[in-house]
Amino acid sequence: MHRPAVTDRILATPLLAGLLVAATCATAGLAAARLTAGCDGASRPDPRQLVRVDCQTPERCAAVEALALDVWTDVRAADQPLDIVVTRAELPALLELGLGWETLVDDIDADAAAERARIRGARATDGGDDWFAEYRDNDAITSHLGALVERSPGLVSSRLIGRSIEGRPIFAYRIGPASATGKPLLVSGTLHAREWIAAMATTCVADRLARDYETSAGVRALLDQTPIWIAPMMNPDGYEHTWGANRYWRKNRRGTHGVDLNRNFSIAWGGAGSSNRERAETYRGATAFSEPESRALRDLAISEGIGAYLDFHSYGQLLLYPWSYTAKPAADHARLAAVGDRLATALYAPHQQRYELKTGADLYAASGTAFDFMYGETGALAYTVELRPAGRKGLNGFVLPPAQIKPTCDEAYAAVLALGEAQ
Ligand code: 0X9
Ligand code: ZN
Repeated sequence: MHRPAVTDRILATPLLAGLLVAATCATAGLAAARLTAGCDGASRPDPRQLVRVDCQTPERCAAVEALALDVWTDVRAADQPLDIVVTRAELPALLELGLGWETLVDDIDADAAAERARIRGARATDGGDDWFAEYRDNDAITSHLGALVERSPGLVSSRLIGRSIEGRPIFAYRIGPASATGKPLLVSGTLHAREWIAAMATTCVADRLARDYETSAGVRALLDQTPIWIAPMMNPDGYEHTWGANRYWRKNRRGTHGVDLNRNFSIAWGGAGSSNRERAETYRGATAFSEPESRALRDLAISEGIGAYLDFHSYGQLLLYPWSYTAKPAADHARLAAVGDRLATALYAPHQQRYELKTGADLYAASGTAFDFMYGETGALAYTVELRPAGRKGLNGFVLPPAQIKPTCDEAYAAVLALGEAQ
């Protein structure tokens, strides 16, 4: 734990200036390079670091969150520390609150730069035969799934469900024969741009379902009954941005600051755990469904009459069920918890990784989420999975080694099959 010395106060630039610089960096990516010498991993005088703050009381934790810094921790409770992104210029804000910190990652943009260099190197050396051995960009994901449709035309079809703010197509893929008329299971991924493992795992689940239909009696029996819709890339603009300007971008690309798509749905829109400040990472947008990306997911769920929903995020190894916006138990709490138990068992089976089961609100309040909407408006059994890694290890959890893609996919796939069977 770094206990700041008095000299830190003297060295520090004014808090407001520091916050402005960081916010500009977080939102404008490379454009901010002049100010901080780079959000892109280039050397800079004041790198973005990940620090752990033991805020101790609910009031102090709330005060830290009110600074509108980027909080990466999934567990929010007074007895649990917060992992937040700060520049050196922002540290005085913590000092003002009388808080110390422990540095977990010195320079998160250096991690991103190393990742980028590795991906470039892999492109140069391999022919891409092992597709899930590395992270892929939006175009590669779209072509991979397009090839899957071509390979299994009677089983897999694609639908353009909408277009992003910047006009990119958003696709969903239906897996199952036309004769499957049960209530569909809907799977979504990458509402949050920087959670790359969600894009890879949902693409991989589509891939496996299509291939295993031919070889596994269990998968065939499931899909003959229950079609599975997969929308792996719900935030293509944000994702594209993470491949270029800013690896840690979370929101969509509305205006300068973007909207948190997982706060833009209509159940309890505007409530606790969402922000009306555009710069905040949990900015909910001007109105519920102000964003084309969230509308696309809503319309698909409603037009298909889904019976179950699974939304993939990262990270923390958690399995969450409604409600997210309130601690009040859902009317179907017992059933959601019982099915959740089966999903947690399925997630554990492939590699003995624990995924902790709890309600969203038990973790922290979040209003306007996709899975609260799917449960509240369509009656679907709805869950959010926070994929690997587990939290609290002092890692930069968004930059997950590519060797973890396949084992994480094993877990995601097991959860999808278990939910399909439970429905
Ligand atoms: O905050 C979110 O949108 C989700 N976590 S993430 O780190 N992927 O951004 C979790 C939403 C689940 N609901 C609650 N925690 N209440
Ligand atoms: Zn997320």
